[in-house]
Amino acid sequence: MTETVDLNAEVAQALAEGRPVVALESTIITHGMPYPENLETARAVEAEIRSAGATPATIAVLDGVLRAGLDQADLEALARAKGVAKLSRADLAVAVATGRTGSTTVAATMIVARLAGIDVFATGGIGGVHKGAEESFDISADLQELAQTAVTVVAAGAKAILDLPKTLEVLETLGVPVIAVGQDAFPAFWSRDAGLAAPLRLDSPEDIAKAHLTRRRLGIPGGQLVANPIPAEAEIPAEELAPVIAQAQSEADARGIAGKAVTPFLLGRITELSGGRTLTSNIALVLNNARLGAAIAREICNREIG
Ligand code: PSU
Ligand code: MN
Repeated sequence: MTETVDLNAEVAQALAEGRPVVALESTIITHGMPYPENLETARAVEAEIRSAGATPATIAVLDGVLRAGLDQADLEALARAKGVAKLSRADLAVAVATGRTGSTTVAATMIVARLAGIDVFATGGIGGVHKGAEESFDISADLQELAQTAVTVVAAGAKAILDLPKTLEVLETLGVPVIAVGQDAFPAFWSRDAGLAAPLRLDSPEDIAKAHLTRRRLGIPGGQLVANPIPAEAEIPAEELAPVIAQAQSEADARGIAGKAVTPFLLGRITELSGGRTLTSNIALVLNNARLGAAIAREICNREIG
């Protein structure tokens, strides 16, 4: 199983000993945040997972090798690099076959985590159904991946750059459990409540771990989306961000931005237009998700042994 994924020593040892591991994506580093905050956040997230009793496994493709667990030099090189390829499900095999380097999206990170035997993955936000998808057909491959790959993904819901009601509808169609943590509302990334009900609610890492293992036991393919609300002190009210998001979206439309470029363009413009305020919130919620991811991974390990 681990022949296809190159694990660093720390991750290999943790997996061999049945200790908790939390996967992390690298597109958030290369396309989700600017340098140097991307590198500082990547390091802080890894530290958070360690202090919560688990081992971090940042995933990327380096020179055609699927990697889980990056050393400091690899992490820094990715964070500083410009024009890194953004790899989703469609791109992974081509990147490996041709010896390329790229960062992994939520979808690709789930695939590599599964290959490595990692059950839990923590990030910021997932991709989803874009506004205007009825014209553009722009629906992230992340949603299909959640339907087929057995990894529990901890995110702060999805950004309001997306059409959130349509995103929830597609997840329902695909049979993906969308589980809000500790509240009934579906959290919308920068805000705790998007005014939409979450389909499911669980209040503890134990219950989330049990649901993960039960899904496996029942032979239901796919993962779970754990929607963890941003800490209240880091929240930005949805109505304050609405004009910023609308401006970024109309710029994207005017420039004819399409395909893989849409999400990175919107994320970058929103950071600029908000004067960096959204970035501060983004960092807080990723750390919060890392802590919860570690707790879920610990609970899964306890139950797998016991
Ligand atoms: N949403 C965020 N931050 C991110 C991303 C999404 O709030 O960094 C990244 C993730 O890697 C996600 C990808 O998997 O963008 C989705 O891209 P697309 O919409 O092209 O599928
Ligand atoms: Mn897309």
